[in-house]
Amino acid sequence: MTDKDIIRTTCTRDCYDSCGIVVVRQDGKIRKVMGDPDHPITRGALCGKCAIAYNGAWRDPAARLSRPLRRSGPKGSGAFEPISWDAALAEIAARLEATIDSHGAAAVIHAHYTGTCSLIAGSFPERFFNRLGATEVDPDTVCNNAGHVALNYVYGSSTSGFDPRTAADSRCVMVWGANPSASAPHAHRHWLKETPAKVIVVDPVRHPTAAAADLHLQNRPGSDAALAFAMMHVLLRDDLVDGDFIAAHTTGWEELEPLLSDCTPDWGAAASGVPAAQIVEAARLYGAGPSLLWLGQGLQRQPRGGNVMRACALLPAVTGNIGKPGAGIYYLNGSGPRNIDGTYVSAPALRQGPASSISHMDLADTLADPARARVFFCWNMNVAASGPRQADLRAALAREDLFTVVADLFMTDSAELADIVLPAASFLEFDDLMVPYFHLRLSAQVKAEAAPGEALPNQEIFRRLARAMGYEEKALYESDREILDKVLAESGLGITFEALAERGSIDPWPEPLITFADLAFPTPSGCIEIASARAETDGLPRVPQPWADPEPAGGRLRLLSPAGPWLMNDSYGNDRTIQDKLGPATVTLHPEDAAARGLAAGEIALLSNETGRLELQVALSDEVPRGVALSHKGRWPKAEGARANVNLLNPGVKTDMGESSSVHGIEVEVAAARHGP
Ligand SMILES: Nc1nc2c(c(=O)[nH]1)N[C@H]1C(S)=C(S)[C@@H](COP(=O)(O)OP(=O)(O)OC[C@H]3O[C@@H](n4cnc5c(=O)[nH]c(N)nc54)[C@H](O)[C@@H]3O)O[C@H]1N2
Ligand SMILES: Nc1nc2c(c(=O)[nH]1)N[C@H]1C(S)=C(S)[C@@H](COP(=O)(O)OP(=O)(O)OC[C@H]3O[C@@H](n4cnc5c(=O)[nH]c(N)nc54)[C@H](O)[C@@H]3O)O[C@H]1N2
Ligand code: SF4
Ligand SMILES: [Mo]
Repeated sequence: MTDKDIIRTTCTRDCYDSCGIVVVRQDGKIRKVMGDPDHPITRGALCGKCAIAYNGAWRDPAARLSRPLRRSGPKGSGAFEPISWDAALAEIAARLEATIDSHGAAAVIHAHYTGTCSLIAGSFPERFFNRLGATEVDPDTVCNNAGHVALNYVYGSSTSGFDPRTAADSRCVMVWGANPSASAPHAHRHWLKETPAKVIVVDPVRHPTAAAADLHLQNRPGSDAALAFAMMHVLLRDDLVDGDFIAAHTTGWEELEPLLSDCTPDWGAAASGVPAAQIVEAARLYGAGPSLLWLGQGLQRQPRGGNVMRACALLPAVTGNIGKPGAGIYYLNGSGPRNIDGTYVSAPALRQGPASSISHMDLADTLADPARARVFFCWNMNVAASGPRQADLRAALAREDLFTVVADLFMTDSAELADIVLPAASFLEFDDLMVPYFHLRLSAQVKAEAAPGEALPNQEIFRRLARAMGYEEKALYESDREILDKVLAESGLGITFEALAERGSIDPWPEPLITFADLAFPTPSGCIEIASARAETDGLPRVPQPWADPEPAGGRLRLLSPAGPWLMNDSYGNDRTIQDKLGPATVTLHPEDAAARGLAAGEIALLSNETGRLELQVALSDEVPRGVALSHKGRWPKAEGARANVNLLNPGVKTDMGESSSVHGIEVEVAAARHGP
């Protein structure tokens, strides 16, 4: 006699969809992980990659780390021996104490991001590092910080986006620099298909969402600010700006308006590569409204991505497309409407000295410097795959006198370079909360089975390490249960964890929320700041500028490495079935660009620049415009013949705002690979 039961839980990957999951168990063991048919976003189907990985590598005891490991051979050799948790924690604590004595706590560097986005596993370990006084590698600098800084100048918030449900009242939805077909598959498949609105996509690549749109503006990378200015020129010319809204709710229009006169559609076409007629059509559709504007994270991964984001963010301001049904702007949604206090979980107040932080763009140099970096912790992240300057980063991680600790589910490239590897439990193996960043549900992560071997949730790893350090602050030992009860009680949502777990997720707001309905913006002026004194103080132009990046010189191509459909950042590259789906690493070129370089489909191209050289198999498609090379992110370097991925070519140039990643601004030479006889 066997007992079958089901558990409802939530996908905690860094994905717009935050799917509801149904886990089928038998005798306490997981049999199948599937999409929740009752979850309004998921509607019964996980994305292809998670359907494979959650029934594959993520539950494969042979693939998972299950015991703490200590390096037993040269760095990076992959030779490790199992040790006990006590021995591992004692060794780490001893190294930490010695480092604090000799170099100060700031020489302990920790990098973390969104391997799991769940609340406690994602944030509680910060308590430990705050208490220690470690240097944090500012997580958002590898992803979206330019956009955060830019939108804060304009709106005073970058995390108060529209509620996607308001699209039922929209006449136009503009998706600008995001690729939902890969990065938000359910939003692509359901939300965008079901809105009555016309869909406009602005993207250099004609990805499936762009192909399905009513209008696709296929611009050159880094030309978006110019495109936004040309659209605003049309809006002004055709009397589609909302003068009353501008007068009442914005500041700085008088500084912007003179800039618009030269930004004609023809000028915009020359600057961006988008035909003038399409610029006019897009401006009229958007201006008629009500319109939604989704500014993707891909949009701001450009050297001047902050200026791009500020410029694009003016469209709602000049047309009054905000604060009413069917209108709004979205970049990311914070926990606001769910009222879950993430700061409580990370507890920055535990820090006794001044905060110390660096950008991911400076990680390779910092780790290479024995005076600045003695201990490196990498948890919830795989920097050796995701970070820029991959070769330099690997070389720095190979430093004999750098003591590196990696906590992960798998033996990643980063883990392989560690001195101590700690096995982490996955989201299927403990309870937690998930606060989705696109839709406004609140979701439970529910334990479905025991973690493999001795693996522990992130938070438990750092409770034990705090004990090994002899720390006394109670906050370092607060239990999951206490945290769940506290944040849920204080949310005012009137739900216990058990009740939430039963349902998988809830919608705290039965009706679509209208963000900024009161038209009070958390900027210094209380208005949308077209001109920003804060930006000026920070050494930036007071108003966004109509800039477009120059096209690469010398026949170079602009390399885009956005999210693809089969990998989740740097996860899943070790799953065999996913590897089959992926095939060899490719670079997609426009047929004319390929022909000009004597390259045919299936041949090997050499991509090179000052930072690195990487061979990739050529694929041809006019989905990419001339001048662009496309190669998706997230392959595991150690699973590749070259033992590198596309970040080998990434120089780590900082954006104009927020010291953030401009990974879509890389330039490369592309030529036929020549192999000696
Ligand atoms: N070329 C290029 N590079 C990029 C990007 C790009 O567009 N192009 N995008 C950038 C962006 S947007 C981001 S966000 C980063 C993401 O880069 P990463 O944060 O490095 O990638 P992830 O796959 O999200 O997570 C990394 C690791 O977390 C582990 N993990 C999962 N769950 C847990 C857990 O519960 N505990 C622990 N300890 N580990 C866990 C996974 O196994 C995985 O190895 O990459 C950046 N790198
Ligand atoms: N399947 C899958 N889903 C994911 C991820 C994943 O790796 N795989 N990663 C997750 C994470 S961490 C993040 S941050 C999000 C990112 O997801 P998105 O917000 O969609 O961002 P990207 O994938 O970086 O790029 C999106 C699009 O931006 C375009 N783009 C690049 N440069 C420019 C430009 O200058 N102008 C314009 N208009 N467009 C440009 C690219 O061509 C690409 O189609 O996705 C999340 N979801
Ligand atoms: S990665 Fe995204 S689409 Fe895939 S199951 Fe998770 S939340 Fe859903
Ligand atoms: Mo990201």
